[in-house]
Amino acid sequence: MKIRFPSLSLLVALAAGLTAGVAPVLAAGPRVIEITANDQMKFSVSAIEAKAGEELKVVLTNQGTLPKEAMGHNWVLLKAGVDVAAFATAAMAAKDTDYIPAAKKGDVVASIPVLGPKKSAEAVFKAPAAGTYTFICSFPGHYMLMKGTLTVK
Ligand SMILES: [Cu+2]
Repeated sequence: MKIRFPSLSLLVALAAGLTAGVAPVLAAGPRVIEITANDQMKFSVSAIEAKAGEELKVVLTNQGTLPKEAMGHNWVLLKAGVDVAAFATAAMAAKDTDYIPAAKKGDVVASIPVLGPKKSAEAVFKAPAAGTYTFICSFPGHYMLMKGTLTVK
């Protein structure tokens, strides 16, 4: 009896420790949204919904095979009210900054750099205030086909 009690309480303590250690890991951390892009100039996701302030992790994967210079893809989430066409037009001349024009950095909520074939990268950010936000690929000529909406409630 004298030997069993300590081992039992040790087990209880161990179980409590495990629960305490694992639960926060599951509860915390951003919600992951996987988006793929391809040689047909398509995003796999065109609509995302989120709650204001929710932590999100967008993971972009370029599943294509064409070279980065010909068919690279990025992911740019624009602030509400931004003129998407004007942004995309300015972006065409911004190859050195992953097609995010320096003068329009303030238009961007979050972004993922241009990816070549079979490459993947992510952006972690908090969903902005309630509203509708457009995301695009700003690689020249892509935004008309490669765009979607983040709706924050
Ligand atoms: Cu693209």
